[in-house]
Amino acid sequence: TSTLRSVLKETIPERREQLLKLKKFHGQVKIPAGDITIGSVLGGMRGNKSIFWQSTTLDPMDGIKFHGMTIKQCQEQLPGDANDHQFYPESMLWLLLTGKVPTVEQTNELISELNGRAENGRLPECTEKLLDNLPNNMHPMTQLAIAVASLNYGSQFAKGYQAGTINKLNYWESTLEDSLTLISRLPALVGKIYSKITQDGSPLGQFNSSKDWSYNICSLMGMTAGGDSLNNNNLSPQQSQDFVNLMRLYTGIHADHEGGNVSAHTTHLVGSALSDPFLSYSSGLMGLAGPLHGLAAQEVVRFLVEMNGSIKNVNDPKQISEYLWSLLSSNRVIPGYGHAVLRNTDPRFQAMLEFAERRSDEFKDDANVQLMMTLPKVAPAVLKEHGKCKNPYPNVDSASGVLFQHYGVTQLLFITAIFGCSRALGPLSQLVWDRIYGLPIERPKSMDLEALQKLV
Ligand code: CMX
Repeated sequence: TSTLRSVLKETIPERREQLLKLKKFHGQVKIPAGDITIGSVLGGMRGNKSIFWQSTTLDPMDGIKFHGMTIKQCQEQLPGDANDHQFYPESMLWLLLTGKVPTVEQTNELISELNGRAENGRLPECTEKLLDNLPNNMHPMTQLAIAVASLNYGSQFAKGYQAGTINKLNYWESTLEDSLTLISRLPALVGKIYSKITQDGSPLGQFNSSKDWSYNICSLMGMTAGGDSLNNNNLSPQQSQDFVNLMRLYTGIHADHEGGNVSAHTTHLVGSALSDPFLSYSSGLMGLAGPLHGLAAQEVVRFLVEMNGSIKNVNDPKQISEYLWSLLSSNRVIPGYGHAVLRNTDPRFQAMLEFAERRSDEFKDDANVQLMMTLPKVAPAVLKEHGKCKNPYPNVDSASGVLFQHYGVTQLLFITAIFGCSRALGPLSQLVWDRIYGLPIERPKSMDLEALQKLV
């Protein structure tokens, strides 16, 4: 982490001073529009501005911005596969951690750094054994969360804390070490879990230390062309290449979504107790596994497949609309639509849609992808007329699952595990900054029904 550390070290003193000044001299200043109401206490704290988060902000209309940069700007400026406007998640990680756009050399250095830590895709023995002993058909997210927690066996932060060899000002250094190690292990972890659920645990592919992180997720899933994939994945070389770029796109844009979403907030909360990065992110993964959060992508695939089976003409808006109404009137949600913060089409959905549009030939015969592409022309009007949800537009989960499925990832439960690789980048970067700033343990005050009733 030589260059990454030195870039971070250059930034730290000024940022630390700014935060300390705010805390010391302006701690009493009220945050506008952040009033806490009975509605927000009972309503999942919507709109309460009460979490400190550095790397991303979510604008209800424009969507996610990574240190102020939109997805489009990231696609234009971050180093990656120039042929497909696709940045490497490693360059996103650099941006999230430092607030700066990395050079190609810095990105390559981070790619090598992560590959060095990945030990050729070998997992620590205890984690390997632990995974071997879990039932193959156990939910992939349960397997992933258990495996990530078990990596804390080697945590530098936990060891240093226990031994009293690190002081508060330096907590961030071992947090960064652990975070990079955790991220580097994810391709091997999800590759192993994918092999367990699809092939009783026999390896599907091998680690390639000259390639990037997303490529290795794909190769360990047995989805690349050439020698790295050990199984016959039925993909043409072009399709394998496209799948790798889909992985880069997906893992790049799901990295962070500011601090209040369940996976990010959980990581931040658990980390505030000085739990190490492995335990903190394992907790975040448990939250990501919920159907209203990360699991939604899988729900979308099921929903599109069901709809395809139920209506005669998937290009007929009237039939689509009738199908959606039948769902809503049986009190089911339209998966992949709506959002707690966004009030517009999710730019992450837009980016995935553009990926499909650029490959119109590839997807022209895939009825599920076609339906995913038609739905935004029909569903928002239905949801608006239904009148309940605040955001009738597609969110990111609308597109991702069917695209993965198209290339052969038919184990729907697994899609959230890929999300779990990506989401590590943002919350772990923030955890490093939490330690840089020395943020305290989170401890908001709770209120009971009687206390709330007394207020009215
Ligand atoms: N279809 C039908 N009804 C919906 C809806 C949808 N897609 N989205 C919201 N609603 C309903 C809610 O269930 C709620 O109904 P009740 O008042 O009966 O409880 C009402 O509209 C108001 O909800 P909201 O304020 O607009 O939305 P929330 O902030 O409460 O919830 C979300 C946000 C994402 C959980 C919700 O829109 C939803 O369930 N969407 C479908 C699942 C989904 O796509 N999740 C992925 C989100 C992205 C992510 O975090 O990964």
